[in-house]
Amino acid sequence: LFLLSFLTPLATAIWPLPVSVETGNTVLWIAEDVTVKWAGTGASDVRSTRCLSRCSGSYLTGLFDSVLMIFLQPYKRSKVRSFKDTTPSGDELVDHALQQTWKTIFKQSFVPWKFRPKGWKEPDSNDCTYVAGIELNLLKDDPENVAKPLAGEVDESYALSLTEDGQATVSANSSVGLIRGLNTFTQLFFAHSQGGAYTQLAPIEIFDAPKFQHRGINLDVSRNWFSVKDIKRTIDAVAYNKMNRFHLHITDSQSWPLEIPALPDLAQKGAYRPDLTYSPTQFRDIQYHAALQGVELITEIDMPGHTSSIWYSDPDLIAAFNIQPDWNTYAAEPPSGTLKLNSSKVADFLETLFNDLLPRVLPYTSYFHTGGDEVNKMAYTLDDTVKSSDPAVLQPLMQKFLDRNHDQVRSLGLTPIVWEEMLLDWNLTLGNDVIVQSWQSDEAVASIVEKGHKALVGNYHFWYLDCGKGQWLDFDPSVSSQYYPYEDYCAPFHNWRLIYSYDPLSGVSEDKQHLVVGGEAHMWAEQTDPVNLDRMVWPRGSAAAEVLWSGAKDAEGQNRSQIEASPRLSEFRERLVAKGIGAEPIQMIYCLQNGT
Ligand code: CP6
Repeated sequence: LFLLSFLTPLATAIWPLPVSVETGNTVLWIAEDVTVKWAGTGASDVRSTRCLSRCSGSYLTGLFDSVLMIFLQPYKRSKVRSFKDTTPSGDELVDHALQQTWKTIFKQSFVPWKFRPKGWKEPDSNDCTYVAGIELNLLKDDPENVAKPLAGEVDESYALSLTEDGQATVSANSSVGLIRGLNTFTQLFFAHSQGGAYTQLAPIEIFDAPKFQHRGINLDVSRNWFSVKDIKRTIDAVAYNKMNRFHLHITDSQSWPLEIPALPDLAQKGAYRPDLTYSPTQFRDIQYHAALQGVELITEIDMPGHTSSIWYSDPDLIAAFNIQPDWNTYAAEPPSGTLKLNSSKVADFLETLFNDLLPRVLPYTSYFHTGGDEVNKMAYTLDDTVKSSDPAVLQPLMQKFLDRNHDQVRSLGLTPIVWEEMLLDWNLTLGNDVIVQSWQSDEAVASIVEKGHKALVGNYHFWYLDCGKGQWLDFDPSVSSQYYPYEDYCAPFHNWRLIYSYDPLSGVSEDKQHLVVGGEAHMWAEQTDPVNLDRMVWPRGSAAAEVLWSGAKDAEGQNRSQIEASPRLSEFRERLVAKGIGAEPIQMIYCLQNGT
């Protein structure tokens, strides 16, 4: 929309970096009672106004009351919704985003911003031109978007302008695009030391669109248990980073916290404690919370490896359970244990599991992750239904196992996602629809797309967040039950610069780059619990978020400058902190005020 791409230093305060920004340096203040014009998706020719700070029914007249009432009713958490009608509409998404916008600008700007862009002078508080009004335009009146705002490949682009005399406009082709635009809008404003919120970036015009379609964080909630509150807070941060996927690695060998009503013993016996679980209501609450912010929650049931927690309820289904001390022969990480590969009991179990779970994810997502990482062939020598580690024996059984799972996933219209090993190590035939998630190397990404599959990236040397300061390095290799065999994995640890330096497209030939649909930064939780969760994920996850939104390369084809990113990330990190997210500092104030 705006062909000019004129970046001034002040404009680069926005994270992730917009495609193009034109900005001036007029001071504009914003008041809570600014008028918002937003007609809703059903009636693009009608404009209605409301006063956000003093919402009441009396502002409403005329035909569109029922549509507008949605905006005036904050989402009630206590309200029990049936599984069928839990997908939030496009209108609800925009209404929620408006509420968040106001909360962010007026209620969460309590911190004195230490990291203002260089050259920034706090304006005279008597110099008072106000933001006059905000207009939201949904450019495409697409009924699909109203009913299922997250379905398929959502157009998240937006245009944002704020004129010198204070007229703000956000335009987008989808409700989610409006959310992303309002997100950027909040980042224009700073808290003044004398009170109030202002911007010095007006007049400003921004055109913005994501480079990658799939931009996410993967959180492992099996190795440690996280409360619904912790998970929701992480989703809030995901959304504020303009990421649109939240991958929940919800089961693994260490614990099975997901309650499956059709298989009550699974979580009852497989969780760390019978109360450290996610009930169907809590799980729905989490998914709804994500959907409302334009974030698609993708559930992973990892299998056939990483499943020994099933043994506690169903010992018959698991082979090579908890072999000690040489677990290393049978698994990548203790405790060993894998679903049997040639068992009708396992097939029946999975059918019951999926029949229970898949309809519960369906309102919120178009994907389901069936795992498939780190399957150890030796484990099947101890599987009474197989008794072999011969790939010629195992491969057809694995194909059958995967086909059964994927057929059931597809029968509900969901798209399967698998870890790269299923394709690259096991040489399985995957449907054309299957998205393959890579974690090991550039070469792996290259072969996935070479075989014609869509790929998700997130190389473990760069985008694994479990390598925080000192983690893994303090494990004692002589204690077999603890030792994790990736000796040099965390040295040097994965700081934000390392994460920022990773290019999802490195190693992929130009004609195949369209198949790299995006990536995820991974929070494996062996050494992370609610106490250090926020500082393990943020702001390093933000570095991945910017790479995925803006691309790794700048206009000259060079990797984006870390020197330029650093003060912006410091500022953005303070905005996360103001939202209640315990993101780590990446440097001291001195470096920005006095240093270069
Ligand atoms: N858990 C699961 C893990 C890992 C993977 N899957 C992992 C592997 C290697 C490293 C870090 C984490 N802990 N289920 C790999 C996808 Cl270095």
